[in-house]
Amino acid sequence: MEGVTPFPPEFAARYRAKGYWGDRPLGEVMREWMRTHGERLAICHPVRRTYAELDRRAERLARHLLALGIGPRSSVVVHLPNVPEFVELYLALQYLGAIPLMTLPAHREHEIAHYVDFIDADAYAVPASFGSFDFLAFARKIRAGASRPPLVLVAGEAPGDEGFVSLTELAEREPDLPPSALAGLDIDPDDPCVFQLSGGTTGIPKVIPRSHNDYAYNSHLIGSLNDIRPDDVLLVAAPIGHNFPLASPGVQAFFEWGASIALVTTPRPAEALAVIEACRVTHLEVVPAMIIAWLNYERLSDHDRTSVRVINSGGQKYQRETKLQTEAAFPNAKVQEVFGMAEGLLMIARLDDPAEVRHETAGRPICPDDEVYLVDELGERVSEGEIGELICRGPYTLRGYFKAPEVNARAFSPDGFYLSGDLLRMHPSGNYIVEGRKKDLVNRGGEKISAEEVEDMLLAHTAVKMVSCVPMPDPLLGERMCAYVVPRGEPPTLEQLTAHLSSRGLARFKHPERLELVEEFPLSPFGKVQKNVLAARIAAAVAEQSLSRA
Ligand code: OOB
Repeated sequence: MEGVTPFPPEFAARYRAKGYWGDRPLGEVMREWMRTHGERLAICHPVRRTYAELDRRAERLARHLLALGIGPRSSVVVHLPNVPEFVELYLALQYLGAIPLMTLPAHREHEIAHYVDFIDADAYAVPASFGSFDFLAFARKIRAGASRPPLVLVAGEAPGDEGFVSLTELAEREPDLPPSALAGLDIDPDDPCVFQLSGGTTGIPKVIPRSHNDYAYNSHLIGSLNDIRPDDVLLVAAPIGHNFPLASPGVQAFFEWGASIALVTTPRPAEALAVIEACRVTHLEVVPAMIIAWLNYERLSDHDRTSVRVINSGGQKYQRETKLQTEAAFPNAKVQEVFGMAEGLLMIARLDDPAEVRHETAGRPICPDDEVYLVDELGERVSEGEIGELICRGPYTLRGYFKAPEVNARAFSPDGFYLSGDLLRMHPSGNYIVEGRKKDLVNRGGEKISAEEVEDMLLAHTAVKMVSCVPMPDPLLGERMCAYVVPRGEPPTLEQLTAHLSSRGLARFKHPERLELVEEFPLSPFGKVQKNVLAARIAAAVAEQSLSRA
């Protein structure tokens, strides 16, 4: 497919020969799970649906969508929260060989309008209502501004506008097209089955094409290390389109094993803990920021937490101390850290690793053909135990971002290794420890924010002469963004800058939360802004302020 970098034939042949790639469309694989687990419960919250019911609804939806022109290689920007319609739509799109692009409910015009045009979306999915944001009015605006207006798929009731249809209603109504219409679709298992977004560093996050072959394999393999049993229940509390809750192991693995998922639209402690208790949740997939909020919740002890057996945490650094507190709060659970990326590579601590190893490390790769090296500035491998940049290649790691040749030239080595920008060290056990990163982003509670994306927008403000956005430590979220600004004329306030970013449609979570005004930036001998110096400065200031408050 145009814009997708294929795996070189010798690698593809190896991954097939070893049985990693099944050469079947993900939809066909998932349909088989639906049939195998028929009367078992697939979704247990907020609605109850058996696999057979879920399949029936998704299949009807797929036939309606096909009649509306959505089929193999069609693309759909998905802007839905954790609702059952997300799951039905995901399945339906897989049955069709159409490609969902996963955005976050918090994304706004800057992001959504870009992706709709960038992938030339055939459809755009939104909730009829969710929180205080008017998604339907927003969808009208997106449609009006798009080069080719997408069909709007509404979870819930659709308004009467032309070009809007209700996903919920389509899943319930018998379509005109017969079931056989889905049988003859030409779906290439090497095509993308999903577009994920990178936690990227260059401008707006890049689009990651994940193939049917690699995506089915990835959730299968990590699922096999996650002690999933048919009666288990996964709590989906992070945004469901993220690679982690969707497929690492996520919804896909729980469906493969015939277990259930419980969906919550917010990870807030009161809601999440109530569902953990009511649904006897066994598995959690969280970012540390969520767990920290739950551990700090004053009514934690009101909720029964004994059903939880496995706690997967990923997306940001999970301190050993927090892991110990987590296991104390969930007395029957083992913490199993995941180090993953939407680009592919997954590491996971094994449940039978010694407790110290589980507590100290972020795991090790899941596949014997994951080629993982730690390298220095010159690209040479560091000695064992030294810190180096993680570079990787393997059967489920991308070979290039979608339609991004310039970025690809920098993000991949000539022999196809993805240069992650993460700094890791090998632990004597063979697992890895995450030591930091060299990429220019802020990791806010697991959500990655490209500094460049925000800086570019701030530079357009008349009172900003120069800007440099850096991470600032935060006890709850891990990091927040601090903007260092050299003003032009009257210095701006943080409120003015965030109003400026809002007016340009930048998602709220990407806004800097602290402003530092300076006369100049520290520069390297080559004249580059020394962001590490700025980051150290704000870290020291934050530490001093929290000391003086204590
Ligand atoms: C997951 O995916 P992304 O694409 O949002 O972010 C990937 C980046 C990594 O490159 C690394 O910088 C950071 O997130 N990261 C971690 C981590 N896991 C991811 N940093 C420290 N410790 C960890 N355990 O975040 C993601 C995708 C699949 C599974 C889990 C997480």
